[in-house]
Amino acid sequence: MVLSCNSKVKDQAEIHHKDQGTAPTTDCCPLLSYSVSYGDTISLEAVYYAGGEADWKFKLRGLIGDKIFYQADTLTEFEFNKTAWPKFKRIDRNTFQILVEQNDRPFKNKIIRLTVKDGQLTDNVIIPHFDSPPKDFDNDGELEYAGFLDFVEAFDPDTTLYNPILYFEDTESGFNLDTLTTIRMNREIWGAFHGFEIREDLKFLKPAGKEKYLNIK
Ligand SMILES: [Ca+2]
Repeated sequence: MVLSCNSKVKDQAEIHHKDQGTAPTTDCCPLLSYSVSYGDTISLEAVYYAGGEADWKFKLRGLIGDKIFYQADTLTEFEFNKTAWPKFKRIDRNTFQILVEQNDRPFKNKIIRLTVKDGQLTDNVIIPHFDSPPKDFDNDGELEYAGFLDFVEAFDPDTTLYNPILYFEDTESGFNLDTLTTIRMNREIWGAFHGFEIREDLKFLKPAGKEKYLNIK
């Protein structure tokens, strides 16, 4: 991780250090804490470097009260941007989901979907980040969120690997993959459905009109 400290932070650190009357330190990037709450007891906590990139948080922990239900490894970075997709979803009295945005640079950002039941993490899945607003793609009266997991290698000017667009729905039972719509839409896009994952072994001409399938304006 490459960090730079701006001079303002450095000055503050030096002033602080003078006040303390202690020896100078090369560590000019103190860690600051960040937290977000959902309801009375559920929270996410993370840290970031003062003078670093404030949008990138790490050491993420999920808590109910002071009990930890999820702890990311220390290298995984997260962002807390304003999003169209729900970040917290109450499913029933004892079950909820949290969707947190992972900064996966140089790859595409991801969403980590955590499902917690009776205080225990029961599911931890990486799903696509949704860059576009949701839309009722299949005309069933419900909105779908469309996204693809990552960018894939392109060949020549017009050839690409199979990279399915996945459609998720915000349902009563959770923020879930809409398998039927995903299969149908990818048949339209690619000519046939070749699964829910990127396929390194399948090359196609770049599909036309992909923006329409992602709701990119
Ligand atoms: Ca729909």
